[in-house]
Amino acid sequence: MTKALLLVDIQNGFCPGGNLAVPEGDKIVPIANRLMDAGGYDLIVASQDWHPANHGSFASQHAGKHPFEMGELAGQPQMMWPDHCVQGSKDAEFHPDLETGKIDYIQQKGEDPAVDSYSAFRDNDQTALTGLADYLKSKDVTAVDICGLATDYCVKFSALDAVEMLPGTTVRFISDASRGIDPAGVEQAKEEMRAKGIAIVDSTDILG
Ligand code: VGL
Ligand code: ZN
Repeated sequence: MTKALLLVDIQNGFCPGGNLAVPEGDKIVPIANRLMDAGGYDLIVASQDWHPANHGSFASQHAGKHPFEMGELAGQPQMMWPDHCVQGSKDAEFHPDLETGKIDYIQQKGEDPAVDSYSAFRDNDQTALTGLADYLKSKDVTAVDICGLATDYCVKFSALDAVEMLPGTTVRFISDASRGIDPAGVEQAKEEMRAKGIAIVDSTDILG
């Protein structure tokens, strides 16, 4: 019976001032800290978007492409992103106020330039696994609460993969400890998560 908290991509790059800033991304940091302190978790895991400078999701790698338009990566439709979370850069660091000393395990992702990896569990083509599912299984995790940035991309895909790759595990999404890129995308993400049995909760439901 291990209860885990998964903090998705709470990095400078997804906070105001970052290269792929999510509106109010920084507002979740104090909530994430309270959840780590008082959420009653046995295990705290954080994912970190960790791209090489030539990552194929970057518009800069595709002639004539601009950020936030669709392009192609390895023959699949791919959103073209601004360069973000490049390995070793300040953009890729966790938000400076995040209490990283409480994190038991960090799962980096998005290192293969030829495929994007929204999910903390596997690449978007679902071929290469990151190892996070095996780690959580090795810790006998029975419940995972997920929050972070961005709701409509990495949080959603991580939550859906948690359901699929950790059978029997209770998965919840913590709404107020998450922010998204596109409001319509956030609503759709919540629908998709709900449809897979993921409860949508607020930090106050957990912290009391
Ligand atoms: C993310 C777009 C590109 C995320 C990462 O963390 O949601 N979104 N890379
Ligand atoms: Zn990325």
